[in-house]
Amino acid sequence: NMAAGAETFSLREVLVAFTACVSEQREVRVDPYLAGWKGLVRFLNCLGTIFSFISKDAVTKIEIIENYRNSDQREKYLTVQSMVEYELANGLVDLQQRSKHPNSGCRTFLRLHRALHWLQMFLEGLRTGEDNSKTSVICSETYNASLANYHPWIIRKAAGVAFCALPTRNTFLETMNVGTAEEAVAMLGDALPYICEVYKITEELYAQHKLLDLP
Ligand code: 1Q0
Repeated sequence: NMAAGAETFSLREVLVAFTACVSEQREVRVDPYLAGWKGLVRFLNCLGTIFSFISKDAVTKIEIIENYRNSDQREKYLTVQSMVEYELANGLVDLQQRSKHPNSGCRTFLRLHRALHWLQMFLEGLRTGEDNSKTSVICSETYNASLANYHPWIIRKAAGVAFCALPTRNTFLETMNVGTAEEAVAMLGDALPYICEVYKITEELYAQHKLLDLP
């Protein structure tokens, strides 16, 4: 039973976090962004250990950025905009190959950003899917159309195997702990525009600084 996981998950919590990401100056705040991902990781952990290799990588990346937020340079990492500006101005980003700065905030955040694109498509697929549609199909189709392009064969293969363990759409929606499947769908509809906005602002920022291919 998925819902029997030690930690409970609420979709609402995740959505509130992403709703709080965009500041009045249209900057993306790092703390709520990470809080949103932490909520998603909790959800993923409820789905079973077959997803551990995915949640571990997400946690590693969240922690890398959290460490910057806990360092002496913490204010530089308040928003994605200030992070990009600070790291570029100080030569802290490996632009050609991973060498001197293998865990820059910019390259680490980019991995989460790409995953957010998948999330956006996956949630839209869930929201608009038929009652009895397979979550695994929605998941693999959206993964193949997005994140898979950045992953080597072995990861794509492992992801494909894990996706088969996903429950049906309605069970999946009920695991979100916001009431019935219909209520979860309504909440996804409310939340998606915020997630899309966060994605769009980050994408534009990275494109503008030519950071979309960071190694
Ligand atoms: C519900 C099923 C979840 C399926 C997640 C799909 C994503 C598959 C990603 C596979 C990643 C494999 C691990 C390692 C990858 C890294 O090589 C890669 C690149 O990093 P690097 O350092 O090697 O250059 N890392 C990534 O691409 C980051 C991947 C982060 C994925 C985080 C996924 C978190 C998932 C959350 C569950 C979503 C549930 C949605 C429903 C909740 C409702 C709001």
